[in-house]
Amino acid sequence: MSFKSGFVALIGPPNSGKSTLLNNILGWKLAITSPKPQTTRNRILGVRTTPEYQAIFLDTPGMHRSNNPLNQALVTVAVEALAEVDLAVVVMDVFYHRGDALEAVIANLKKVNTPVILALNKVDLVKKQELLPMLEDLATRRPWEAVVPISALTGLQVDDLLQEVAGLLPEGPQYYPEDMDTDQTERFIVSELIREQVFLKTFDEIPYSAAVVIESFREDEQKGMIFIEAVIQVERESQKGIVIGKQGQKLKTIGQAARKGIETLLGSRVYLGLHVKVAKNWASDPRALKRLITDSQKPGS
Ligand SMILES: Nc1nc2c(ncn2[C@@H]2O[C@H](COP(=O)(O)OP(=O)(O)OP(=O)(O)O)[C@@H](O)[C@H]2O)c(=O)[nH]1
Ligand SMILES: [Mg+2]
Repeated sequence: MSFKSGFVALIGPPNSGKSTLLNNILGWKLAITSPKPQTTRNRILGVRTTPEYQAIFLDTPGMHRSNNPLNQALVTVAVEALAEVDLAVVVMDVFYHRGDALEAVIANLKKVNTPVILALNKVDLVKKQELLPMLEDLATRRPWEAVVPISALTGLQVDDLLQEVAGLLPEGPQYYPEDMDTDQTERFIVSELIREQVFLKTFDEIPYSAAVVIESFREDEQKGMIFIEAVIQVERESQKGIVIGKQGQKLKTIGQAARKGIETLLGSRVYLGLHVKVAKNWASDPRALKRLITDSQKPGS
Protein backbone atom coordinates (compact mmCIF):
# COMPACT_ATOMS: atom_id res chain seq x y z
CA MET A 1 0.00 0.00 0.00
CA SER A 2 1.25 3.47 -0.77
CA PHE A 3 1.85 6.23 1.75
CA LYS A 4 -0.99 8.63 2.53
CA SER A 5 -0.76 12.17 3.76
CA GLY A 6 -2.75 15.31 4.11
CA PHE A 7 -3.96 18.28 6.10
CA VAL A 8 -6.83 17.80 8.52
CA ALA A 9 -8.65 20.76 10.08
CA LEU A 10 -10.12 20.37 13.54
CA ILE A 11 -13.11 22.67 13.58
CA GLY A 12 -16.11 23.21 15.78
CA PRO A 13 -17.67 25.59 18.27
CA PRO A 14 -15.66 27.06 21.16
CA ASN A 15 -14.99 24.66 24.03
CA SER A 16 -15.90 21.46 22.19
CA GLY A 17 -12.49 19.90 22.84
CA LYS A 18 -10.52 20.49 19.61
CA SER A 19 -7.27 21.34 21.38
CA THR A 20 -7.68 18.53 23.89
CA LEU A 21 -8.10 16.16 20.95
CA LEU A 22 -4.97 17.46 19.23
CA ASN A 23 -2.96 16.94 22.42
CA ASN A 24 -4.32 13.42 22.80
CA ILE A 25 -3.40 12.58 19.22
CA LEU A 26 0.14 13.90 19.68
CA GLY A 27 0.63 12.49 23.18
CA TRP A 28 1.96 15.78 24.59
CA LYS A 29 0.52 19.16 25.40
CA LEU A 30 0.97 21.39 22.38
CA ALA A 31 -2.28 23.37 22.49
CA ILE A 32 -3.61 25.05 25.60
CA THR A 33 -7.09 24.14 26.82
CA SER A 34 -9.54 25.62 29.31
CA PRO A 35 -13.18 25.35 30.34
CA LYS A 36 -13.72 28.86 28.93
CA PRO A 37 -14.71 29.36 25.29
CA GLN A 38 -12.31 30.96 22.80
CA THR A 39 -9.14 29.64 24.34
CA THR A 40 -7.37 28.97 21.03
CA ARG A 41 -6.46 32.08 19.03
CA ASN A 42 -4.06 30.75 16.41
CA ARG A 43 -4.05 28.00 13.93
CA ILE A 44 -1.82 25.38 15.52
CA LEU A 45 -0.30 22.61 13.49
CA GLY A 46 0.35 19.18 14.98
CA VAL A 47 1.76 16.31 12.92
CA ARG A 48 1.16 12.60 13.43
CA THR A 49 3.45 10.35 11.43
CA THR A 50 3.11 6.55 11.24
CA PRO A 51 4.63 4.06 8.76
CA GLU A 52 1.35 4.22 6.79
CA TYR A 53 0.39 7.89 6.86
CA GLN A 54 1.14 11.44 7.91
CA ALA A 55 -1.80 13.47 9.15
CA ILE A 56 -1.15 17.17 9.64
CA PHE A 57 -3.77 18.48 12.02
CA LEU A 58 -4.72 22.13 12.23
CA ASP A 59 -6.27 23.13 15.53
CA THR A 60 -8.38 26.22 15.00
CA PRO A 61 -10.25 28.78 17.12
CA GLY A 62 -13.89 27.92 17.84
CA MET A 63 -16.46 28.85 15.19
CA HIS A 64 -19.30 30.99 16.45
CA ARG A 65 -21.40 34.01 15.60
CA SER A 66 -18.99 36.88 15.67
CA ASN A 67 -19.82 40.18 17.26
CA ASN A 68 -16.50 41.92 17.84
CA PRO A 69 -13.22 42.28 15.94
CA LEU A 70 -11.32 39.68 17.97
CA ASN A 71 -14.09 37.11 17.51
CA GLN A 72 -14.37 37.85 13.82
CA ALA A 73 -10.64 37.42 13.41
CA LEU A 74 -10.82 34.07 15.21
CA VAL A 75 -13.64 32.75 13.03
CA THR A 76 -11.72 33.83 9.92
CA VAL A 77 -8.75 31.73 11.04
CA ALA A 78 -11.03 28.68 11.29
CA VAL A 79 -12.84 29.25 7.98
CA GLU A 80 -9.60 29.85 6.10
CA ALA A 81 -8.14 26.63 7.48
CA LEU A 82 -11.13 24.74 6.13
CA ALA A 83 -10.46 25.86 2.59
CA GLU A 84 -6.87 24.60 2.62
CA VAL A 85 -7.27 21.07 3.93
CA ASP A 86 -7.87 17.56 2.55
CA LEU A 87 -10.22 16.60 5.34
CA ALA A 88 -12.12 18.22 8.20
CA VAL A 89 -12.93 16.75 11.58
CA VAL A 90 -15.85 18.58 13.13
CA VAL A 91 -15.64 18.30 16.90
CA MET A 92 -19.00 18.73 18.65
CA ASP A 93 -19.55 17.85 22.27
CA VAL A 94 -22.46 15.97 23.81
CA PHE A 95 -24.07 19.30 24.78
CA TYR A 96 -24.30 20.49 21.18
CA HIS A 97 -28.12 20.57 21.28
CA ARG A 98 -28.02 23.43 23.82
CA GLY A 99 -27.00 25.92 21.12
CA ASP A 100 -27.07 26.49 17.40
CA ALA A 101 -23.35 25.98 16.84
CA LEU A 102 -23.86 22.89 14.72
CA GLU A 103 -25.94 24.86 12.20
CA ALA A 104 -23.27 27.56 12.06
CA VAL A 105 -20.55 24.97 11.42
CA ILE A 106 -22.65 23.22 8.77
CA ALA A 107 -23.24 26.56 7.04
CA ASN A 108 -19.48 27.13 6.85
CA LEU A 109 -18.96 23.61 5.51
CA LYS A 110 -21.24 24.43 2.56
CA LYS A 111 -18.56 26.82 1.28
CA VAL A 112 -16.11 23.96 0.65
CA ASN A 113 -16.03 20.48 -0.88
CA THR A 114 -13.87 18.97 1.83
CA PRO A 115 -14.87 15.53 3.17
CA VAL A 116 -15.96 15.77 6.78
CA ILE A 117 -15.85 13.39 9.75
CA LEU A 118 -17.93 14.21 12.79
CA ALA A 119 -16.38 13.46 16.19
CA LEU A 120 -18.90 13.56 19.01
CA ASN A 121 -16.71 14.42 22.00
CA LYS A 122 -16.97 14.18 25.80
CA VAL A 123 -18.92 10.93 25.70
CA ASP A 124 -17.45 10.21 29.14
CA LEU A 125 -19.98 12.73 30.46
CA VAL A 126 -23.15 10.93 29.32
CA LYS A 127 -24.72 7.50 29.69
CA LYS A 128 -24.69 5.07 26.79
CA GLN A 129 -28.45 5.29 26.32
CA GLU A 130 -28.22 9.09 25.90
CA LEU A 131 -25.62 8.69 23.20
CA LEU A 132 -27.58 6.69 20.68
CA PRO A 133 -30.30 9.32 20.01
CA MET A 134 -27.59 11.95 19.60
CA LEU A 135 -25.74 9.88 17.03
CA GLU A 136 -29.00 9.28 15.16
CA ASP A 137 -29.85 12.98 15.21
CA LEU A 138 -26.38 14.02 14.04
CA ALA A 139 -26.42 11.52 11.19
CA THR A 140 -29.45 13.28 9.66
CA ARG A 141 -27.91 16.79 9.68
CA ARG A 142 -25.64 16.38 6.68
CA PRO A 143 -23.78 13.58 4.93
CA TRP A 144 -20.68 12.88 7.06
CA GLU A 145 -17.96 10.49 5.94
CA ALA A 146 -18.20 8.97 9.41
CA VAL A 147 -19.56 9.77 12.86
CA VAL A 148 -17.28 8.71 15.73
CA PRO A 149 -18.10 9.13 19.42
CA ILE A 150 -14.92 9.90 21.38
CA SER A 151 -13.51 11.24 24.61
CA ALA A 152 -10.56 13.48 23.84
CA LEU A 153 -9.84 13.71 27.55
CA THR A 154 -9.64 9.98 28.31
CA GLY A 155 -8.60 8.95 24.80
CA LEU A 156 -11.63 6.69 24.37
CA GLN A 157 -12.06 5.76 20.69
CA VAL A 158 -9.55 8.36 19.50
CA ASP A 159 -7.85 5.44 17.71
CA ASP A 160 -11.09 4.73 15.81
CA LEU A 161 -11.22 8.36 14.78
CA LEU A 162 -7.60 8.19 13.59
CA GLN A 163 -8.41 5.12 11.54
CA GLU A 164 -11.23 6.97 9.80
CA VAL A 165 -8.89 9.92 9.20
CA ALA A 166 -6.18 7.66 7.74
CA GLY A 167 -8.74 5.98 5.49
CA LEU A 168 -9.75 9.32 3.96
CA LEU A 169 -6.29 10.81 3.42
CA PRO A 170 -5.16 10.95 -0.19
CA GLU A 171 -1.98 9.25 -1.35
CA GLY A 172 0.87 11.65 -0.88
CA PRO A 173 4.40 12.30 0.32
CA GLN A 174 5.64 12.72 3.86
CA TYR A 175 5.59 16.50 4.13
CA TYR A 176 7.34 16.77 7.50
CA PRO A 177 10.24 14.74 8.96
CA GLU A 178 9.09 12.08 11.48
CA ASP A 179 10.64 13.94 14.39
CA MET A 180 8.82 17.18 13.66
CA ASP A 181 5.39 17.22 15.22
CA THR A 182 4.58 20.92 15.19
CA ASP A 183 5.37 24.16 13.40
CA GLN A 184 5.03 26.19 16.58
CA THR A 185 8.16 27.58 18.21
CA GLU A 186 9.03 26.81 21.83
CA ARG A 187 8.69 30.52 22.49
CA PHE A 188 5.13 30.57 21.22
CA ILE A 189 4.11 27.48 23.21
CA VAL A 190 5.66 29.06 26.31
CA SER A 191 3.62 32.24 25.78
CA GLU A 192 0.52 30.08 25.40
CA LEU A 193 1.19 28.17 28.61
CA ILE A 194 1.26 31.51 30.40
CA ARG A 195 -1.94 32.67 28.69
CA GLU A 196 -3.57 29.38 29.69
CA GLN A 197 -2.95 30.13 33.36
CA VAL A 198 -4.40 33.63 32.91
CA PHE A 199 -7.50 31.86 31.53
CA LEU A 200 -7.65 29.39 34.39
CA LYS A 201 -6.86 31.74 37.27
CA THR A 202 -8.88 34.87 36.43
CA PHE A 203 -12.53 35.51 35.77
CA ASP A 204 -14.80 36.94 33.11
CA GLU A 205 -13.36 39.50 30.79
CA ILE A 206 -9.70 39.22 31.82
CA PRO A 207 -8.75 36.15 29.74
CA TYR A 208 -10.20 37.63 26.58
CA SER A 209 -8.42 40.96 27.03
CA ALA A 210 -5.07 39.38 27.74
CA ALA A 211 -2.19 38.61 25.41
CA VAL A 212 1.26 37.34 26.32
CA VAL A 213 4.54 38.51 24.84
CA ILE A 214 7.88 36.80 25.53
CA GLU A 215 10.51 39.50 26.02
CA SER A 216 13.55 37.30 26.57
CA PHE A 217 14.40 33.63 26.49
CA ARG A 218 17.91 32.64 27.52
CA GLU A 219 19.44 29.27 28.28
CA ASP A 220 22.17 29.21 30.92
CA GLU A 221 23.91 25.89 30.43
CA GLN A 222 26.16 26.31 33.46
CA LYS A 223 23.23 26.86 35.78
CA GLY A 224 21.16 24.24 33.91
CA MET A 225 18.32 26.69 33.69
CA ILE A 226 16.29 28.63 31.16
CA PHE A 227 15.54 32.27 32.02
CA ILE A 228 12.32 33.64 30.57
CA GLU A 229 10.85 37.13 30.91
CA ALA A 230 7.30 37.65 29.71
CA VAL A 231 4.70 40.40 29.69
CA ILE A 232 0.99 39.85 30.16
CA GLN A 233 -0.73 42.57 28.19
CA VAL A 234 -4.16 43.72 29.32
CA GLU A 235 -6.38 46.47 28.00
CA ARG A 236 -7.13 48.51 31.11
CA GLU A 237 -5.48 49.64 34.31
CA SER A 238 -8.22 47.93 36.37
CA GLN A 239 -7.49 44.61 34.66
CA LYS A 240 -3.83 44.99 35.48
CA GLY A 241 -4.75 45.17 39.16
CA ILE A 242 -6.83 42.00 38.91
CA VAL A 243 -4.08 40.02 37.19
CA ILE A 244 -1.52 41.15 39.76
CA GLY A 245 -3.85 40.60 42.72
CA LYS A 246 -3.44 41.53 46.36
CA GLN A 247 0.27 41.84 47.10
CA GLY A 248 1.00 40.18 43.80
CA GLN A 249 -0.62 36.91 44.87
CA LYS A 250 -2.58 36.30 41.67
CA LEU A 251 0.41 36.89 39.43
CA LYS A 252 2.43 34.58 41.65
CA THR A 253 -0.06 31.69 41.26
CA ILE A 254 -0.24 32.29 37.51
CA GLY A 255 3.56 32.25 37.33
CA GLN A 256 4.00 29.13 39.46
CA ALA A 257 1.49 27.09 37.47
CA ALA A 258 2.81 28.33 34.11
CA ARG A 259 6.39 27.55 35.15
CA LYS A 260 5.49 23.92 35.88
CA GLY A 261 4.01 23.48 32.40
CA ILE A 262 6.98 25.21 30.79
CA GLU A 263 9.46 23.02 32.68
CA THR A 264 7.65 19.92 31.40
CA LEU A 265 7.66 21.29 27.86
CA LEU A 266 11.32 22.27 27.85
CA GLY A 267 12.61 19.45 30.06
CA SER A 268 14.63 21.96 32.05
CA ARG A 269 14.46 24.04 35.18
CA VAL A 270 12.98 27.42 34.38
CA TYR A 271 13.06 30.88 35.90
CA LEU A 272 9.95 32.77 34.83
CA GLY A 273 9.73 36.53 35.31
CA LEU A 274 6.21 37.85 34.68
CA HIS A 275 5.18 41.48 34.28
CA VAL A 276 1.81 43.05 33.52
CA LYS A 277 1.38 45.98 31.15
CA VAL A 278 -1.56 47.93 29.81
CA ALA A 279 -1.80 48.02 26.01
CA LYS A 280 -4.98 49.95 25.36
CA ASN A 281 -7.65 48.29 23.20
CA TRP A 282 -5.31 45.87 21.51
CA ALA A 283 -8.23 43.49 20.93
CA SER A 284 -10.12 45.98 18.77
CA ASP A 285 -7.12 47.32 16.87
CA PRO A 286 -6.97 45.48 13.53
CA ARG A 287 -3.19 45.83 13.26
CA ALA A 288 -2.58 44.53 16.76
CA LEU A 289 -4.89 41.61 16.02
CA LYS A 290 -3.12 40.76 12.83
CA ARG A 291 0.19 40.77 14.68
CA LEU A 292 -1.22 38.59 17.40
CA ILE A 293 -2.70 36.05 15.06
CA THR A 294 -0.04 35.84 12.38
CA ASP A 295 3.29 36.82 13.94
CA SER A 296 3.14 34.29 16.73
CA GLN A 297 3.33 31.55 14.10
CA LYS A 298 6.56 32.81 12.60
CA PRO A 299 9.78 31.22 13.80
CA GLY A 300 11.75 33.39 16.16
CA SER A 301 8.84 35.58 17.20
N1 LIG B 1 -15.11 15.46 30.31
C1 LIG B 1 -14.47 15.82 29.21
N2 LIG B 1 -14.01 17.07 29.09
C2 LIG B 1 -13.37 17.39 27.93
C3 LIG B 1 -13.18 16.48 26.89
N3 LIG B 1 -12.53 17.11 25.89
C4 LIG B 1 -12.30 18.36 26.31
N4 LIG B 1 -12.79 18.54 27.55
C5 LIG B 1 -12.75 19.78 28.36
O1 LIG B 1 -13.47 20.78 27.68
C6 LIG B 1 -12.86 22.07 27.87
C7 LIG B 1 -12.58 22.69 26.52
O2 LIG B 1 -11.57 21.95 25.88
P1 LIG B 1 -10.64 22.62 24.77
O3 LIG B 1 -9.81 21.52 24.20
O4 LIG B 1 -9.95 23.81 25.31
O5 LIG B 1 -11.74 23.06 23.73
P2 LIG B 1 -11.54 23.81 22.32
O6 LIG B 1 -12.54 23.25 21.39
O7 LIG B 1 -10.13 23.76 21.91
O8 LIG B 1 -11.97 25.29 22.72
P3 LIG B 1 -11.59 26.70 21.98
O9 LIG B 1 -10.12 26.73 21.77
O10 LIG B 1 -12.04 27.70 22.97
O11 LIG B 1 -12.37 26.74 20.71
C8 LIG B 1 -11.62 21.82 28.72
O12 LIG B 1 -11.94 22.09 30.05
C9 LIG B 1 -11.34 20.34 28.49
O13 LIG B 1 -10.68 19.72 29.59
C10 LIG B 1 -13.71 15.14 27.05
O14 LIG B 1 -13.59 14.27 26.20
N5 LIG B 1 -14.34 14.89 28.23
MG1 LIG C 1 -8.80 25.22 21.50
